[in-house]
Amino acid sequence: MSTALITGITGQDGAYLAALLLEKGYRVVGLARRSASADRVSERLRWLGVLDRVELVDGDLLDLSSLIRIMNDVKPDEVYNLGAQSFVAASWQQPLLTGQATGIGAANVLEAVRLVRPSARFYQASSSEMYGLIQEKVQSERTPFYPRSPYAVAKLYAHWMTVNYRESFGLHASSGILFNHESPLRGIEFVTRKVTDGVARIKLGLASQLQLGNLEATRDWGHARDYVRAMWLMLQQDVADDYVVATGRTTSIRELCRIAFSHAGLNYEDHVVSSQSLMRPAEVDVLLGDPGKAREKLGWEASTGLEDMIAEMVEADLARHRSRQG
Ligand code: NDP
Ligand code: GDR
Repeated sequence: MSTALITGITGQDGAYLAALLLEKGYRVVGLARRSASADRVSERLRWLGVLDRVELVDGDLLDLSSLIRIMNDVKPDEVYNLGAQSFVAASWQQPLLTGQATGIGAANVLEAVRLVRPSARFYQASSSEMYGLIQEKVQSERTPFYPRSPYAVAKLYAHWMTVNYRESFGLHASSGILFNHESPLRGIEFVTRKVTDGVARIKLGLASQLQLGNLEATRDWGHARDYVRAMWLMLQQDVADDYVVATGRTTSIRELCRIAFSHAGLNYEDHVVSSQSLMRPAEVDVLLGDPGKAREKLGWEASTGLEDMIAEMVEADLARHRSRQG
């Protein structure tokens, strides 16, 4: 039985990846930060019905000694580094913490792997945010990076450290440059979930308005369930490499609103307000990924379209609010 260690197991991707690896017969160990609220830690894993099948170990990406202890105890065959301060907007408020968790955190995990478990295969959760100010209309593994937020700068450091540890020490270290991916388990602060939650509240009479920021930016949105499959596939290759994971379709926030509101029989124009206070200091205007390499080398393809995913998210948020209403 192979053992996988997942940092960020309490997040959206961590939960879906844990479910996938359990289905494949792995022993799954997740690094989780101590929290005053145990419910918060286990919420997503419980939602997917896998909480009692994963082992959670205490640790923190900022604490190298905890990572070394965990590598020694767990002896993982595969390490997925998904932990990060992942909310772009918050990275301007907490640039140094973001640098620590999102950048140095990855370097800490790489060091722990190098020192204790160099045979383990390593996955780094890189991001399309690294492209930032777009240099090419469609972004591939060869497109130059131009990060536009403290988050993206930190991710770029982690990305190049992954490449560097592969080249310097021969680690089997791969970096997945994943474009936005969503699900009913997406954090409520991200725009897709904020919109689907807003639609549910408005539909149920709990709110009448939804305040958003920039409606004109576009994103290449896929489903998290599909994207964690790409992570796993990367670590099954003989040779480690970097891959773009995307759908190849880009959609504006405005169009996302239209799709989500119309799923509930509502017109977004009656409810959505664009507020200056939610605009970012620097914006990534357009993201559109070319998943060609992942398709050819990994045999990976996105299987859930945007409309179906948004419908699933709206339905899940309606169910959540209905159950709270009793
Ligand atoms: P989430 O924000 O849902 O999850 C982030 C996870 O990181 C949480 O489990 C969080 O733990 C953990 N974490 C944060 N700081 C620390 C720390 N100091 N020590 C240990 N754990 C920590 O992110 P997603 O699941 O959406 O994304 C997973 C990864 O993929 C992230 O690195 C993200 O930046 C990256 N990514 C995501 C994309 C997306 O569209 N979702 C696209 C491209 C990259 P806690 O619960 O304690 O807060
Ligand atoms: P992003 O996701 O920054 O792309 O990072 P987010 O959903 O936060 O923003 C997407 C776009 O929507 C615009 N927007 C708003 N965003 C939020 N959160 N809230 C709003 O009210 C709002 N109104 C408009 C934003 O300006 C932006 O253009 C996500 C994260 O998961 C990262 O960790 C990951 O690396 C990237 O995706 C790929």
